[in-house]
Amino acid sequence: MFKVINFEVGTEKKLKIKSPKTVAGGIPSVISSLQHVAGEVGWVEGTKVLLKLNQFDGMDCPGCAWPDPDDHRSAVEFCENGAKAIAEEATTARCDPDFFRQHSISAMQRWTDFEIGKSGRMTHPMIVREGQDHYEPITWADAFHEIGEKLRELSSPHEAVFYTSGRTSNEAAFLYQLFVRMYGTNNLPDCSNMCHESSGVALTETVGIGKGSVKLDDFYKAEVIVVMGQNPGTNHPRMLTALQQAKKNGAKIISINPLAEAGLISFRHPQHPLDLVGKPSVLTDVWLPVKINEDVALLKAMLKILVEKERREPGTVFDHDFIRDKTNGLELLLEDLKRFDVDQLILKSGVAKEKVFAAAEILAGAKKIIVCWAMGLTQHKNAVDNIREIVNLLLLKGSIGKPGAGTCPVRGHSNVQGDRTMGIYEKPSKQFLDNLQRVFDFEPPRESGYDTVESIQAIADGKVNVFFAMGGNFLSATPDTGFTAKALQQCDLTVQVSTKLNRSHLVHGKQAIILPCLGRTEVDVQEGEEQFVSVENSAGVVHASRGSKKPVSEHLWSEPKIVAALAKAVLRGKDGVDWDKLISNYDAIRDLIEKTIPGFEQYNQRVRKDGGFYLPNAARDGNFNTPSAKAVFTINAVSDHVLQEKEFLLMTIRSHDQYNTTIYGMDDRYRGIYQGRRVVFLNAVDMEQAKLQQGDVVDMVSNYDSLERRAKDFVVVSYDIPQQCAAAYFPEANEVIPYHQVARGSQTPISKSVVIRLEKKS
Ligand SMILES: Nc1nc2c(c(=O)[nH]1)N[C@H]1C(S)=C(S)[C@@H](COP(=O)(O)OP(=O)(O)OC[C@H]3O[C@@H](n4cnc5c(=O)[nH]c(N)nc54)[C@H](O)[C@@H]3O)O[C@H]1N2
Ligand SMILES: Nc1nc2c(c(=O)[nH]1)N[C@H]1C(S)=C(S)[C@@H](COP(=O)(O)OP(=O)(O)OC[C@H]3O[C@@H](n4cnc5c(=O)[nH]c(N)nc54)[C@H](O)[C@@H]3O)O[C@H]1N2
Ligand code: SF4
Ligand SMILES: [Mo]
Repeated sequence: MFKVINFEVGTEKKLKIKSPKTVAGGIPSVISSLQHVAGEVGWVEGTKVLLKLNQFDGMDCPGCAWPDPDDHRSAVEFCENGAKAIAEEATTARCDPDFFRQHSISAMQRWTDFEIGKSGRMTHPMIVREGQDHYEPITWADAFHEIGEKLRELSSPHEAVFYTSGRTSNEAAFLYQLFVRMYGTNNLPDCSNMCHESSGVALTETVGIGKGSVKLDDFYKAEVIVVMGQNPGTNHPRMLTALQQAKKNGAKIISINPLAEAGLISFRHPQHPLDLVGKPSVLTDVWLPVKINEDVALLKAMLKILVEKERREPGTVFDHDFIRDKTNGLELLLEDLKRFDVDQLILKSGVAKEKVFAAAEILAGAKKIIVCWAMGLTQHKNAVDNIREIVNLLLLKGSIGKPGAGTCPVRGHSNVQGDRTMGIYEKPSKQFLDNLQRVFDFEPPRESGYDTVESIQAIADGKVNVFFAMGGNFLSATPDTGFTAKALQQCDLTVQVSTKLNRSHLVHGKQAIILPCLGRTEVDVQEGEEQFVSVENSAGVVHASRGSKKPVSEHLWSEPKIVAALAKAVLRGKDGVDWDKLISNYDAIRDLIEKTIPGFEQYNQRVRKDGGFYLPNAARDGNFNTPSAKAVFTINAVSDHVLQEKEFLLMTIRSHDQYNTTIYGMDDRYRGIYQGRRVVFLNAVDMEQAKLQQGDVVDMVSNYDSLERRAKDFVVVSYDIPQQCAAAYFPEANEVIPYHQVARGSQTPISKSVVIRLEKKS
């Protein structure tokens, strides 16, 4: 067995620390986009691809799931990070058979994620056989022969796990889940399990749909927009354009975040020349620097202030008609709130009292409120409580189911929401399985499969022998890197459908196969005909995505074609599906989706319309598909961390130059970090108490279930962060996150609230 991973990349030798920025976008953003595109793709090709990004006849941006305008597109409809995502995929670097001949797997294991990612695009199917240290080419036919044989040999289909990352198109995802269920298992974990699962669980329970209710247009009608646990300047940059417009229309913005993220404070639109000079737009009216994982305490404090104001001035704060007609459970919530003291809650939240009252005052006076959130709320033990508490606030204000108001869990991967709609889910509903049974005439497995954390456990326990990934980087994205690595190495076979090399290809099962696929930017031709795929964004709009670039290699297959070949190799015609016909024209796949999944009526016609179509969303229309047909107030738990002296609560976050586990560059411009990533942000007072100085090198150590986990050699950075809070970048910090510590109800790892202590290196 190979050495697991060389984690000790040494302390950061080139690291530069400057003061954080307070303005996002602007000229630095334009320069950064151009540098990445010119460096990776070249000017001419790069510009051609960029001008197709997010256009009606172009490709969906793989950068994130932020929605595009419904009825118009400007010539330049992308942001700095969209440009970086394109540069990363359309790069001229190649990870071809020569590359694999030159570099052994054990040598590449010692590379940083940045170095691994810069190897370029995969060009050929590759295999590494047991005991070998180099990948070598394999034909597509032989690859599927190996995979088919292995999957058929397993004593039960539950001994295989089929992971999905969120870039996979609707068409590929639908075929993939169909194949997996025909094979006989619901072991379909996905990146969502680590991402917005907590949102899905909380929203389904309270408002009857696990997706957000707002459209892009609602931002322009809102009176108040709350942005919680989200860093849009980096992760959803075009959201800043929407916030800027919302402000112009009179909306107030409340930011709830331990950090004063540049993009939330103020913004210059990089594509509006007039915005690049003069004063930037100030976005945030009130910033509440909440302590990590104290959002329930903060929200409860605000709820109590609202309740009190309503008591003093009846009828001015709550929407009584909405509460009476559309909700259940307010009395229980009001009763429970009595147990808490406002001052205690505010103290627990770490926010100054005046600020909490100022924010509550803004909320009290508004009738149309949108709350946006992302990973800052979904990756804690009480993450589901976080989101249900947001729903409590919106319900009190009657702010769901009308224009300018509602829930907005801002999704990450560009089609993570669509993949779920297509059935990538380890706990499919009865209705979904009944529909599959009706359309495809087979008996789908009814028992739940493994989610991401359960998959890690099952692999470690030897219950799973084949791990198959449709995209993503399972090893680096999941917590507890050392543990997960050991587990994956026990598998008989690991298979990855990928565009680029990542750590999951280098820490692999006894035998490993890489199946290289087309990316979003590339033309997909089947039987001489150009195909397009479709995706669903954060607002529930399904629309087409067409690549325009010549594929980087003639050996690449599309994801749908790979799934079809997999199904044929494993099921060998016993399933009654004509996979070849489906691949020859993706319209045939969409016809099957239409027959199986509600909301896709006339899929092929409507997806061809500019901008696509909205899926039904009852909550958006003010109807709640809960068992009682009403939205539900809930009672939610505040966090229960008891931090000892010298302990910190660590959040693992993204830098400005990364896409999840893909490291675009070594800078985090907005936070003033250059040429380094192994840093830990700490409050100056805490540093003084711990006798630490900026530049000191520490190990981060967590201790759960008497097991010590350690992430070595992080450089201390003094930062404006609440006391006893710490921040570091993922995936480097994942070694200290225990895989089995998860959110109640959603099983999402606690990537934003890990108790750690710091050990100074001498
Ligand atoms: N460029 C780029 N774009 C991306 C991605 C990327 O890696 N790079 N990833 C994509 C994906 S998959 C996702 S899911 C999204 C992620 O988008 P985000 O959720 O914005 O990503 P994170 O960096 O995890 O940021 C979490 C934010 O929450 C704050 N936070 C942390 N803990 C708490 C807390 O307890 N309470 C509150 N109120 N705030 C907290 C942090 O300070 C930070 O601002 O972005 C998507 N878009
Ligand atoms: N500590 C910590 N851990 C986290 C998080 C956190 O905030 N903190 N965030 C979590 C979240 S929100 C998410 S979504 C997960 C992300 O988990 P994943 O989705 O598994 O990880 P990514 O880094 O997005 O995957 C990148 C890889 O996808 C492949 N790829 C890119 N484009 C394509 C394509 O078009 N097709 C195919 N087949 N492959 C492609 C490339 O090979 C690339 O190396 O990580 C989670 N992990
Ligand atoms: S906001 Fe997201 S989807 Fe839109 S251009 Fe930027 S990265 Fe791409
Ligand atoms: Mo995500």
